[in-house]
Amino acid sequence: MTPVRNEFPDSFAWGVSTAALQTEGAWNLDGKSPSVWDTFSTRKGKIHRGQHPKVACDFYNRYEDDVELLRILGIPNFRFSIAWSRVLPNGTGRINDKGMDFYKSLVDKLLENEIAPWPTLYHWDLPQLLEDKGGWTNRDILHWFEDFANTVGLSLGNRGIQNWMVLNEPMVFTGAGYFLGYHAPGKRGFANFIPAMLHAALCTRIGEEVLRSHQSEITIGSTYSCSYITPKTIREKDLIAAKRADALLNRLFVEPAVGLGFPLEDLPMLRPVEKWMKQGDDARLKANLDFIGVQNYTREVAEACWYVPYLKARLVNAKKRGVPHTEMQWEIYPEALYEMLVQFGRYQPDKPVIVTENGAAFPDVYDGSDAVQDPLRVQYLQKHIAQVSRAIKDGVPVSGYFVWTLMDNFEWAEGYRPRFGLIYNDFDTQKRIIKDSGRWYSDFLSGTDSGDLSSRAVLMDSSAK
Ligand code: IFM
Repeated sequence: MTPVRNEFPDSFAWGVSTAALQTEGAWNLDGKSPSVWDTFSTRKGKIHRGQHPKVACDFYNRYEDDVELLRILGIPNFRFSIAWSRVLPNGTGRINDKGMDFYKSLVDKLLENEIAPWPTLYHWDLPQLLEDKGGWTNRDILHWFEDFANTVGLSLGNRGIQNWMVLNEPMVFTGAGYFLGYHAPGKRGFANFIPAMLHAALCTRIGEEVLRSHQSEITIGSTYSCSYITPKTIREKDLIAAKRADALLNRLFVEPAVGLGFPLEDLPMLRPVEKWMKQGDDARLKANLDFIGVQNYTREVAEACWYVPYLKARLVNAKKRGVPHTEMQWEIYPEALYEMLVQFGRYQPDKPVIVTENGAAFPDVYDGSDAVQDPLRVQYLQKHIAQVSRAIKDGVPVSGYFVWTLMDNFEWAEGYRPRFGLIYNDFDTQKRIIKDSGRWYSDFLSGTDSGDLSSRAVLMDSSAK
């Protein structure tokens, strides 16, 4: 059934999410220094077809046009992140005023258009200079991050921002960046992962407290990647595999943040973290989050696997299971979002959860006309939003939903191939074309979802400027 907006409370926050590295480009402009992704993408074989985020969507230069697109679409909330190396080129210390001015102007422009800014402090783009000192594996990052949060809080704290997020998906940037090595900075193994995991978890509270010290009366959350995990069979060993995968992929970071500590009983291989912890860290892991950001795209099926070290479990991919999937090979399973909202909603039943990301990549085609047809994305969004409505009806305090993402952008190691946007981006010309899904979302938000996608045809050619 197609959801309708008036099933949701008026106060419900509808929006779209983006991230600095994936959209801004301008990688070395106005005093910005390289981030780990700027350097990682120069390494052979790391990014699909050797692509890089140097220009991405050129949002740094085109943000005014893109805010205009948000306005035209009637999207009332916009999530973005702050590029650390743009505002602090040395990682700490001297502020780069030009870089900070960009975020000030962006925030002002959004507010002028009655679009609420939702900044995330950190979305994976550590300054390379800090990585050279060990990055997230070095405990000094607690001070570096404090300085970053302080700088941002000082400069942006008085501009009318109501909602902040501290980290984006710590499991992904530590797991893929410091354990598996397929994301920047490309480090591997437990010796890197365990300290990175601890320090990222400790930074949640640091960011939260520092931001609050600059601005009272704001809400601060942090965001967590999660996939609904089901066992391949009901055999005991698959049930255990699913439980471990859930502890690793879903519980590892949110549980310390809400005061439960790391789920070490289910993940004994992470016990060495105790050797890295200093006195008082147990208490410092707990943050005071006003909301939990749930970022769900799919379900995973887990099975026991004796040869996977430590975890003894593996995920059976969607293709192999013969189920419908997106271009990321992620199963399309809308109930996963419901299950994750229920699971994450239990952590702080008196506080909201917000879907800070949900969306899908499909191979969209632009034929030169003023439309891009993406019926699969429209269906994906409708079905997932219906699951949000179901969760609310079942008593989960969900207070917002953000589509990933505004426009096609740099999808990390996958380069520009997966297109997640509500807006198609022609990366050669930076021409933006609103997809049918963008029009559908716009109609849905305005309460005029007539099903007639041509009724709000909008084309914005920002390359013409
Ligand atoms: O593009 C990413 C985003 O940066 C973090 N969450 C998942 C998205 C899709 O992979």
